[in-house]
Amino acid sequence: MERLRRLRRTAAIRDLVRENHVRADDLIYPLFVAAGNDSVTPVESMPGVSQYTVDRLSEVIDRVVSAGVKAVLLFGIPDHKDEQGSGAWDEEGPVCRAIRAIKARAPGLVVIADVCLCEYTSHGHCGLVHDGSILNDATLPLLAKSAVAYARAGADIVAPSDMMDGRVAAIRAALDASGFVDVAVMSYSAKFASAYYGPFRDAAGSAPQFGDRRTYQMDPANGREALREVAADVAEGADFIIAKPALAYLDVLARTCDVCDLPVVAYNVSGEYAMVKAAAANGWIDERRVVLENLLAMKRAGARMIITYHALDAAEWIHEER
Ligand code: PB1
Repeated sequence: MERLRRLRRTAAIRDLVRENHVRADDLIYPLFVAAGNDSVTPVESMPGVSQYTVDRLSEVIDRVVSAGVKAVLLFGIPDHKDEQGSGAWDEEGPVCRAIRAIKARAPGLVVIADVCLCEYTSHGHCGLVHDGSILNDATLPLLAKSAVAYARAGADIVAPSDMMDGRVAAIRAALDASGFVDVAVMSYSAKFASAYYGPFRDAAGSAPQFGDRRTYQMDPANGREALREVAADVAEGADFIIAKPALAYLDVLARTCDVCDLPVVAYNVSGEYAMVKAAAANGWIDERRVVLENLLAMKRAGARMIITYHALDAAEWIHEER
């Protein structure tokens, strides 16, 4: 008889043979930065998450640093929206101002800027719209211009979440042409038209005003198609690959990690976060254990790092358990 329980006999033996771990270093914390001044606005559907004006960022940045989290991912909430999404490349907009403020306060923190138009467009789509269609090629230069603005503000990494075809190559070329050859591209490659983004859209005011994102984000039924998206972004020069959502797509995450040698990032999205927080608030689950188990599942599937709204809590719990 094979006695597999021999290696479970004591905590010390279990520690020795453990295959995967979640560390604070693995975690990236998403941050909503808003136009205006002196306000911190909690997001009702994401307990513990708030929108920060740039002048109030220090309180959360200090917590990120003390928790040992090494990177933040910025989403902008502008004070105006238009058909073009021109706020996306505004060098005095909330994201560019936040990048400069964070770099001043915590120079060692990795700052990642999301690149998309949906937070900035009046129609809420991730690209330009004409006659109800999302214009792929016409959107590319706007994404590229936005990425260059974030690089100029000091971003270490830009993360295109738009799902337009060819955007990685367009952004890479624009960054290089502007002298930002060392700014990396973290592409949302395996990104699905998921129902799990609702709370984010509440937080960012970015819900599409008509239709949906199914003509550019992937069909949740298509796991293999994700590998084509990944291959395309690798070929176009991505430095990181995001699979998103994470929990409901661990199969896609695992397949991506099997075929891709770039660092693969799991995005534990807002709906996955909100479900855990709601169940915990009702006393139905042990929040700490469930969160750490969910993050461990993403590491077990092969993720090198995880974008998660749980990052600060998880990092603090991990430190307590040492
Ligand atoms: O946490 C989340 O739900 C992330 C949502 C994600 C942000 N990158 C997209 C959601 C959406 O499709 O609205 C934003 C797309 N640019």
